[in-house]
Amino acid sequence: MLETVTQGFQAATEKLRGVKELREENIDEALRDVRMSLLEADVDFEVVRSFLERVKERALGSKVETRARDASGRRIRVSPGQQFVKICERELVALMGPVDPSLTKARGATSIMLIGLQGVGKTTVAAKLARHLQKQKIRPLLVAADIYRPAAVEQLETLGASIGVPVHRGSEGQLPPEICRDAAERARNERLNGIIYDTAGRLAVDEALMAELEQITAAVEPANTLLVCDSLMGRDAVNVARAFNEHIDVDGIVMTKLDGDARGGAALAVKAATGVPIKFLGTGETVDKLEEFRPEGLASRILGMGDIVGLVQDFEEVVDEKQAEEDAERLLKGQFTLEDLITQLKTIQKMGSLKDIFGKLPGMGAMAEQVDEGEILKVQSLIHSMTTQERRTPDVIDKSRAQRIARGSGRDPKDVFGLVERFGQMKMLMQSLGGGGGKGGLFGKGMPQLPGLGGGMPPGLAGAGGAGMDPAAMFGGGADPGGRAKGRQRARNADNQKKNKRKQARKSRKKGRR
Ligand SMILES: Nc1nc2c(ncn2[C@@H]2O[C@H](COP(=O)(O)OP(=O)(O)OP(=O)(O)O)[C@@H](O)[C@H]2O)c(=O)[nH]1
Ligand SMILES: [Mg+2]
Repeated sequence: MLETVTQGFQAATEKLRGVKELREENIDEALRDVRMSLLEADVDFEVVRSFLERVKERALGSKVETRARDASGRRIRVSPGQQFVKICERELVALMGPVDPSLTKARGATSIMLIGLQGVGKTTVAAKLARHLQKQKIRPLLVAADIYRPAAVEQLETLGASIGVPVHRGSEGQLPPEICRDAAERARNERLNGIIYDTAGRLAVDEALMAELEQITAAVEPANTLLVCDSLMGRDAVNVARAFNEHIDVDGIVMTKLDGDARGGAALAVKAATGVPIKFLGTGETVDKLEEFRPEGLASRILGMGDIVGLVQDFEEVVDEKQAEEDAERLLKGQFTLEDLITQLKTIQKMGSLKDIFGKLPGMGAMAEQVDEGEILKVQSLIHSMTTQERRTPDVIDKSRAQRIARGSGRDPKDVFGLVERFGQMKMLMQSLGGGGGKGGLFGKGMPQLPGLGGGMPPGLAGAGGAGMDPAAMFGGGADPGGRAKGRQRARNADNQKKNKRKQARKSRKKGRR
């Protein structure tokens, strides 16, 4: 949904990476991408203009505090790029909100009239809303008030039957206002406390349609009048919403078919352009594909940064930035030890499970699936059983030491060797990345998919994601340990050749067994 807009924001954030300060020049440059993508998504031109203006104003006006100390004197750092993401998010939310997606009751019943042009999804939404009411323990009646389109009544009856909701149809010759009045009475008699009127659509906003809708409104006084708009209508949705709203008091909009097209910019613009908020989103053809509209949710989906801001905040709370920088530097110089790894793991645990953390990072959802939390515990227990010397220079671990460590942690000696081997590979990989970059190089080069994250990722974590290394290599059970790293390691380490031979032999034995 709205992929082009997401790409626009990502390109913009990318441009701000490494920028020291948000200035007019770099903001303009970044916003160019955003503008293009919004227009491409068919967001109303005027809405785009004023949105960009506000983002710029805030970005310039915020005189971005990038470093601060929190209440307990800890340092907090936010990069200008991250600040930009936050500003955009706030402005997107303001653009689309505020929204109260709850439905109003009148005289003890939740009544809803659905209106809109032909084929936008009114009948589908009627069934979806009936399902939505059912979930709130409301018993709805569906009303087939479209007597013009052939098979319209049958369509609603089929949908109603599929969710166990009764459907009211008029008798021969009855007109929609009368059908609706009868239905309201039937609902009262049958103690149904929800009623949804599915009205007819027309190809364009015309007098006859408006007159009929006004008559229905007068007859049954629906507590909620929802205009159904198709996101494929592009910026026409804005004009249509305006036209309907001139005749009938529209309480909210249901924006449908957001699953289909990369455009859908109407979802962003319609509130700003007409004052009518979106209340629901339709994201598929089936009755369960209805979402209450939450501007925050759509904004963060559009930004495509996962929960990057939240993640950075979580992280900053638990880790001292300077420490992280030192760790990173040592990691790059190949001085990172198992001792450091365990500190990192503890830090990560304070942040929540590694699965959650990967899950929050865009593009890493798949990785989250692979992370084996049990494997992390195993790694920890192994390191715990090591002496300081072994943690710092794992090369000293021979067979008898491995046996001792294994006993102490209730594991197998081959787990010990496995860990040492994988750690060696990770270190090697980090060193190769660190080569030219120096401070910050790891994050700059290593994490292209995380535009917002300037610094402060725990090196272990950054390594796992950034270098394109499978997290499974370190923490994911049975996967091939560090596939790609293997080749580089061999090329790099002439002096480690003997050890490597031993490792390779072990590996091929393992492979042979598979
Ligand atoms: N992909 C997708 N298709 C949808 C969605 N909502 C409705 N549709 C499809 O759009 C088409 C029209 O839907 P209807 O519910 O019949 O639209 P309508 O507004 O009642 O149409 P008329 O009664 O003819 O005015 C159908 O094929 C639906 O399956 C949605 O959210 N996503
Ligand atoms: Mg219909």
